[in-house]
Amino acid sequence: MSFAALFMLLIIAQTSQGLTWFNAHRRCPKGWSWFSGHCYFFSKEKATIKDAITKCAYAVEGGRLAEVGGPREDKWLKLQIKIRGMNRVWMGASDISDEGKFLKLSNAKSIKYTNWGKGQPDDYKTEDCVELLDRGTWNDRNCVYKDFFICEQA
Ligand SMILES: [Ca+2]
Ligand SMILES: [Ca+2]
Repeated sequence: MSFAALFMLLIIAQTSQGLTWFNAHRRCPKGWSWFSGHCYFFSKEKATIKDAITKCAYAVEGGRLAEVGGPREDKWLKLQIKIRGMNRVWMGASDISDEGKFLKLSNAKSIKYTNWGKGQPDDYKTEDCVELLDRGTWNDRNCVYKDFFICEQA
């Protein structure tokens, strides 16, 4: 291979890498943050879980309350809410249909990864919604409360 051809290949490789980076970041709507292939929005106001679901759905196509699928996402979200000074946020899981059986709100499938705090979920005086706490663990909480929330674009 000639030096010129090698040089061209190098330029193409660099450009496509740049484009991949650009597309990955451009994919997120304004004000949303990118992490590991998904876009996330951290609310600036508190809402009941019902209103939070509606707000996420109206914000973007495929918008839903964030569903925490694994430890990496969990850690990143915890860091984000800490940075933003939120001590608790709603996430997309509930056991409202079958007590003790927590399902994803977007598709009613059971959640595989969990990170409950000590003694949680305890369903204290009926707690059927799930919140992520800034200390990094999850808690079931009564759905009537207003709280900050995280949207995720599926
Ligand atoms: Ca419950
Ligand atoms: Ca609880």
